[in-house]
Amino acid sequence: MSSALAAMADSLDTELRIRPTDPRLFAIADRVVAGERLSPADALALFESDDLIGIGALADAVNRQKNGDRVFVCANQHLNPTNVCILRATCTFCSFARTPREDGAYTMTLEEAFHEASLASDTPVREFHIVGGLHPKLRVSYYEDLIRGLKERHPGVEIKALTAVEIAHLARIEKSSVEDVLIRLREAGMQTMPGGGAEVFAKGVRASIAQRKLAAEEWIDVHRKAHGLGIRTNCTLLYGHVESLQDRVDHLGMLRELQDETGGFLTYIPLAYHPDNNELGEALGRTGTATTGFDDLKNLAIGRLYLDNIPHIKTHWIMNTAMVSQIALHFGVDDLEGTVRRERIYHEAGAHTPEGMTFGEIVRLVKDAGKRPVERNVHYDEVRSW
Ligand code: V47
Repeated sequence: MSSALAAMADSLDTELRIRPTDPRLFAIADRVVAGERLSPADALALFESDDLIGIGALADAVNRQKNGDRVFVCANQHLNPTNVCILRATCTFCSFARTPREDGAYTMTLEEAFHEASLASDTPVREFHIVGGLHPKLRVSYYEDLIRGLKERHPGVEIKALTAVEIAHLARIEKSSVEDVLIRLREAGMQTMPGGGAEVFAKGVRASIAQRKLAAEEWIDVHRKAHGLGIRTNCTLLYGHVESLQDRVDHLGMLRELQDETGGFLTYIPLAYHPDNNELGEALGRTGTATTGFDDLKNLAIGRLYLDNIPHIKTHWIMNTAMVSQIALHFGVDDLEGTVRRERIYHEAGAHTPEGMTFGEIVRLVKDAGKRPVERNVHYDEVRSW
């Protein structure tokens, strides 16, 4: 072991407050303490273990070493310009999408989108998070105008916009390349991209829950291209439905591999499947029963341990609840989704959480967990802290 590694291992060891009690995790704990990369078999053992406290303690030690007691928070607003989606019939897990003439279908005019964005002017928003359906007719120019218009109306605001799936769809509509679409959006003011649309990469699962969605390799390739253009992105896994534990490990493996290659991912967000008002939830007989807090914490902690090259791990409190998210701050998480303001995707799917939180509530949540809230910009630079 190099002396640098030995020093790191020493400091980790002294900070490992609790050791796992599950014998299958003893060797894994040693590897974590030694700063060694975990193998796919290690990740599977972690997912199979019920030693949540042991797993959480390992993730907490790694997180404290990377981020100290900082928790990144952000005053943001989600904007979903349309729910019209050409994948309406085949993404069986989604409760948000509509066909153009279906009840509840909407597509915002630019003025409507600007109006919704202006509702946040009482608490200055630093970041707009823009995602929506794959509309058959909206062109890149709509999103360029939306982003430019938001920047004009909210000087200083930063833009995280469009999943890899939306980018690839726009490239198809425009008969241009993914790079061209990314460059046009970047010139309009898009700074980073959210991590949605990854779902589960495993072929069998993807075929059953998201049959016509961008294939795994294509999702990875859009992110590779974004990273190549200097656009940092996020990544996700949609868990808690029909995927196996091995599928989760393989999915994380693909994210880790791309990150080794590009270093472009900022944060990983495990997304907890919500089963209401969608075909998959009905088929599984799961209506009204989302994932459990135990599995939510495990997914977050294992994300921290296995994705050793991704700097941040985010809890989406809208899905995991504010209470589980607060506890997650001691299970490897250093990044808390922001104020959100108006949430549609998970509320259509049965989320019982509020649609938004005030910035003050978020700061209090972090402080009460004994952590230090740090307001970030889209690049995770510190803007202010408490
Ligand atoms: O890709 C859709 C998920 C994602 C359901 O990057 C569902 O900072 C659960 O990616 N149950 C979009 N999940 C949202 C997303 C996101 C959210 C917050 C922050 C960031 C970020 C990204 O929502 C989709 C899909 O995986 N989703 N339907 C459902 N029924």
